[in-house]
Amino acid sequence: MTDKLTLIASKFSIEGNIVEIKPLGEGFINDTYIVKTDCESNYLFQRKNKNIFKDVPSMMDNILKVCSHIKAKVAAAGGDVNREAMTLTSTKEGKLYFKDEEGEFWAMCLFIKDSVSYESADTPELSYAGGKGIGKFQSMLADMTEPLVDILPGFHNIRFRFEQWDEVLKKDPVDRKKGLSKEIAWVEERREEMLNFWKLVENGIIPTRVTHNDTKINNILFDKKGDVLCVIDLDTVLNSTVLNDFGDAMRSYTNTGLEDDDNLENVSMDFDIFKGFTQGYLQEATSFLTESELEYLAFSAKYITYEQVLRFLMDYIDGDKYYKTKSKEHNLIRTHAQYKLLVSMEEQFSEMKMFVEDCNKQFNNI
Ligand code: GN1
Ligand code: MG
Repeated sequence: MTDKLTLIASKFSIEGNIVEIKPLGEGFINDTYIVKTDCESNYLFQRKNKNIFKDVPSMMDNILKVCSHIKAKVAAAGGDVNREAMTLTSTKEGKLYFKDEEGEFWAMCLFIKDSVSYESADTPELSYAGGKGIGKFQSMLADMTEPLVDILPGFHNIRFRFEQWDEVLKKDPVDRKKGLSKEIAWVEERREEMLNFWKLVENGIIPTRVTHNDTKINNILFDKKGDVLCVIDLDTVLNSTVLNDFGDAMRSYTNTGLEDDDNLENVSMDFDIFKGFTQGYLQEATSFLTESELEYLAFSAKYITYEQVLRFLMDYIDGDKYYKTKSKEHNLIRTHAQYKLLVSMEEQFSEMKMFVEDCNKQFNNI
């Protein structure tokens, strides 16, 4: 494999000679490696999951558009364009991806030196920094008018998820539905509430903007002082509601346990982490958020967590086709842990909503 990896990596315009290629992180979707060279620059190298991303060339075009827009903003502010934005590395033929003999797609970008990433937001300060990072990312893109290709149609669209859900439940391909009536009821009981929210996006009351759509904390790079450098993993950038980004961040940051914790006692929503992120986020985002977006900000945490319950459970019923799993029950364990988090958010919802309102007033001196 290493020989094959080296061969593919050398199709890209990298500086120097490849010294080592090592796996990096534990993404559920793509395979990620670091390419070390004998020069200053190292590279992040990925095999994109073609079962999920059906149009990698368009995905790479989206990423380039977003990176270029951000780089222009960073440059105008006198920042470092190679550290405060992702830099794509093209192939020697000038393409943003390489397609190998097996039809697999590969892409590369510069590895940002001396950057730090975190698997969890352990302090309100770190959460605040992450909130600023996502708020700044969105505000830099708020004036981007060039449309992006809808790379994952229906990604955070609950109406689309229900269509998939209904179909999977009808098929029940691996006979797992029996014995899941409690879990299925968790999803069904909230169907109406979630669809009512999504209608606001469909009828334009909640606007559509450039969004990241996968704002887990490990998708932000920090410098060694703890300040945000840039937002990474741009595979899912598309036009949707910014509430998805706030909601997904809250789903991942505020969890006192793991996304797949098998001890549910560990799982709950940490309100201080919610507060930290909200403060950082609103500091950057009040400048462009509309009233309807602000009104549903706290709700978005429940929405995305709910969606994740549905997606994990749906994949379990479907026979684990989408997410990489480590055991037969992994997707079910994930479902239970995410549901516990959702319930914890529901219990704290009025405080969350109130905090968003107060915080927004504070930034607007109302
Ligand atoms: C996937 O790529 P990764 O592992 O950061 C998924 C997200 C889920 C997440 C759950 C394209 O993200 O939507 O929220 O797993 N990405 C895609 O941890 O489906
Ligand atoms: Mg990721």
